[in-house]
Amino acid sequence: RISDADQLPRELLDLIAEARYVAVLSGAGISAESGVPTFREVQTGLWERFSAQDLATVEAYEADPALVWTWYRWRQALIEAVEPNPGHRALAAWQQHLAAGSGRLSISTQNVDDLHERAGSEVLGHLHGAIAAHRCLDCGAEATLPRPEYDGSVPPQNPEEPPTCTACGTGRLRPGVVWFGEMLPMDAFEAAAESVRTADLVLVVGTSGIVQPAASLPLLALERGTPLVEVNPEDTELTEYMDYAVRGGSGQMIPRLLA
Ligand code: BJW
Ligand code: ZN
Repeated sequence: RISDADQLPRELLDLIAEARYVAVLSGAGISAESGVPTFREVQTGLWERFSAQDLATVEAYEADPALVWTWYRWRQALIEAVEPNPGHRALAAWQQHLAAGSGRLSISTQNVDDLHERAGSEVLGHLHGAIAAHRCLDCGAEATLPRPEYDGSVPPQNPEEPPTCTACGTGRLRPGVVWFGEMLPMDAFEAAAESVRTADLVLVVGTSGIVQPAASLPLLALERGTPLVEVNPEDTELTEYMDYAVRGGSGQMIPRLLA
């Protein structure tokens, strides 16, 4: 366990400096310092009354479409109102640096936000979808919606009904995210698995490691003995498998690891 940013071990800094094929697996924590709330920590506003786990299912949506829809539109507005943080930016710079030297850094994220992209990274895959994408619950047709009108600073007071699909005329729109009980996009999952299998360093950032099957991806590194590094202020379900666990926020720690 390493918790002192000023005392990062030389072997870890060397490992990072020498890595050419890096697989990054990110979760909600990388966007925490941008102001996006994580899932399993003390919640505010709407999150105080409803747990993410109770809203992120198709059953929740069908039971109360307006509540779930409004909750997602609020979160989408919040994400659009914030900016990438130094953790996202440092990964983007590292990706450019490795690509220039004919290496590669791949980012597979569980996040439904686009903060990696807005920091300048190319993202290999969004394992749990994208909050700004929408499709019909019935016919699956994709829909483009205007940005939410509110700025995301406070939860909306009045739930609004989800729009009706213009393709089939009857279905309701849903956010393009992966809810509990749903399959992950196979291409994103397979690409993430391959990036871990072919990496010479795997960096796990800002995920509690609770939600499967994403949480099993870092373990593929164990097959080849690839070094695993975690950046997280807390211990996680994955910490015991790590070669290095850097304790701290990603916005502070990732730039230090690359300095
Ligand atoms: C910082 C920080 C800073 C803070 N810097 N870090 C039992 C065993 C195994 C599996 C299951 C099981 N029972 C049920 C399942 C399956 C289920 C599952 O895993 N459930 C678990 C809860 C047990 N999984 C599924 O259902 C998945 N699908 C599936 O399995 O399909 C197969 C199948 C289908 C049908 C039938 C049968 C099988 C789908 C999972 C989809 C998850 N979706 C969500 C919601 C997305 C939409 C939305 O945004 O609302 O994805 S849930 C939520 O959790 C979201 C996240 O991507 C995901 C992971 O969360 P994450 O990123 O780890 O965040 P947190 O909040 O948990 O942690 C934040 C971390 O950041 C913490 O560690 C902090 O310390 C840290 N941190 N500040 C760095 N500054
Ligand atoms: Zn439809």
